[in-house]
Amino acid sequence: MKKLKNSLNRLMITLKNNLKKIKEEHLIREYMRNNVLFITFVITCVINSTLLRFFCINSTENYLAVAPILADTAIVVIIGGLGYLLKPKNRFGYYLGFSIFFSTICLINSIYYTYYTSFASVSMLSLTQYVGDVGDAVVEQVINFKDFLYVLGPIILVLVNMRIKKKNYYKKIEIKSDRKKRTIKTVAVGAVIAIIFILTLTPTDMSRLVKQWNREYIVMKYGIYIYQANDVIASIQPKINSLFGYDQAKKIFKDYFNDKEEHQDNKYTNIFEGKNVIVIHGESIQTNLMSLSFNGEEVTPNLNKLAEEGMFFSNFYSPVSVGTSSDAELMFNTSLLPTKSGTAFVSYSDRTYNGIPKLLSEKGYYTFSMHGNNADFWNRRNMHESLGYDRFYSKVDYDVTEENIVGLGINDYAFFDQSVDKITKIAKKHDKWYGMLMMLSNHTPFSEVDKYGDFPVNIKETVTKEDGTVEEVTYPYMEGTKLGNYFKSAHYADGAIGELIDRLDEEGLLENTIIVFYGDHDARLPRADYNRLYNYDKETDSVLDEDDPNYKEYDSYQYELGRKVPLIIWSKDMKGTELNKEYKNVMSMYDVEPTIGNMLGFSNEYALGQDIFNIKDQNIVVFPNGNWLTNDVYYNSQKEEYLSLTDNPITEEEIKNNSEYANKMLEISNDIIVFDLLKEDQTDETEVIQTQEKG
Ligand code: GP9
Ligand code: MN
Repeated sequence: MKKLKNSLNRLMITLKNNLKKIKEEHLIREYMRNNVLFITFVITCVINSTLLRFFCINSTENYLAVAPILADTAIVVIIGGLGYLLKPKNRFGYYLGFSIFFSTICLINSIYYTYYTSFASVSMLSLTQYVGDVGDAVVEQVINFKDFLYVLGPIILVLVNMRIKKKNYYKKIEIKSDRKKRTIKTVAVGAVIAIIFILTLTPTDMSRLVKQWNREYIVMKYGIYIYQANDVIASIQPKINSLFGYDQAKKIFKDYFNDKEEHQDNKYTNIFEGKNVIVIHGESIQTNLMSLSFNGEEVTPNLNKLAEEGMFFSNFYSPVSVGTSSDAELMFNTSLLPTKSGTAFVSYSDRTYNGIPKLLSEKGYYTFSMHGNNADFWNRRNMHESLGYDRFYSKVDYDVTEENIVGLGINDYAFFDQSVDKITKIAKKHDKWYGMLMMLSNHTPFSEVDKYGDFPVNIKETVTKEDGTVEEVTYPYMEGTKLGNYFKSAHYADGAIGELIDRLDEEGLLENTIIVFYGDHDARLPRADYNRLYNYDKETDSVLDEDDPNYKEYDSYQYELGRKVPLIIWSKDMKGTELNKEYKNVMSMYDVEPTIGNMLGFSNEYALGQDIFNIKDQNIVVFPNGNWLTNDVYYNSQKEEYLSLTDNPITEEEIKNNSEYANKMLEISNDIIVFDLLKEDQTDETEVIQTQEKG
């Protein structure tokens, strides 16, 4: 203890002495005088970046954030420090060059943000061709006085340089300067600041930087300079991936589609031809919700009604990868699987896709998508264009108020209500239309329970006591669990679906329309909560013992299989018809395009999925990790083990063939996206036509 006290005392004395020395010898003033260009460079660059953040992101969290200032400072101190390697007379050019560069980054982002409410990306450089068309509008509405504040940085640097030049500054510091030493010291200071910054980062911060699509978040955490550097890396990576292996990929792709049987018409062919379509992307809606009730109240009464009156595909899976919602959209629209690395929406949005909207546009449909979130979430702004939507209505097109926000944005009720207004206008203008409505409220972490309304997930019982009095007893059951909160949230979202259908009907929009509902992916909930759901012992308010005869096993396989999501095709007049039933064949999200394409009268010849009504043998759901599922068996490729789902015998041969098929599907799908094979194929066809014409 005494030792520690002594050391502390000594440390304090040294600190005091050093501070005294700095004061007496005017070291700070001296440092500032000798490094005036460097200091001006650092301060102006950091102020520019900070101003940009303050102008763009209007939140207290952003105003108080220290991390981005640390990140910006680290970057400019290191770059500025390297300037000391140059002779003093050359340094001004160096600092001015970087100052102009950094100011330009801020200026471009400032203008871009006003226009798109998002930060700029080099991957969007190809879009600059459209700037010409909107040039005047940009000047009038987008360029503001504040954008020119960023130009002040380089101007201040020029003024400072003029002033110090007059004082013969360069000659004076030439004598004093030890370039190497100064560089090392300054860069070391930058590195220390960088380390302090890194220590503030959480795993979520890191993973968001890798994914790069939540741009606002990245700028708010890392500052604009790191964001932009990372954006360049993220934009180049897909190009590098597509450099090698093109010829082989193309050959495998051609062979596969040459050998593939042509689509055969069936009794569902063209049954919906010419109908309008509304697709509902049900955020985190799992099939298991549909069979659950609490105290006699169904969790999803509206979905259940649609399923009872329509075509209900009850063994349907959405094999998403890291791209979750966006992977579901990719599979649904293009009949392709998620990419091996990155996500198709973010890394490969510039590829050619045979998306449902594109194919329906070719049949004269007006196609649109609607979503209450920021348009850059999952890079939808670009990708929805690539999928072929004529128009993407995003957050900016909705009236989002403090009162109507739940979770990530506008709640599903307000979103649907405002969407119907838009659809009504669209329907007046266009004969045939296809629209996708993406829900948002039922998004993890399902924690805004007070906003979901009253839906108790407990057990209420009426007990008659010995003395004849009646008492109501409540057992907590799923209250307070994450799964319980998910039920409340899903019940809330389901209510919005009910209101949507009613409003569409009121507006006469259901007359010639089919509704396609899909759950986008599972809700990634704890397995332990499912264990409680299926094995609750109300007497002890805990989970039954594994040895209990009533105990229902919910192992990792049950959990995997329980991740299924609903697919429903419904129309007002379907109830009681031949179509109105449950379809139990195992099916994947990538089978939707061929299946509904057949019904609506279009086809994507490069679909990897199957028309579910043409399956002769067994359909296979392939998961991005190589696992696969048929009606008979679920195979885990990592553990190389399987679970039989029926009494049908499983042969080694079947496992081997299906595993090979799964790998091939993943490989070809990945190649189609990475090497842009659909685009190349179209070019080939044009080449052939041109050659024939010439000939
Ligand atoms: C965001 C929404 C959710 O706009 O689609 O995306 P997710 O987190 O489910 O991938
Ligand atoms: Mn989702």
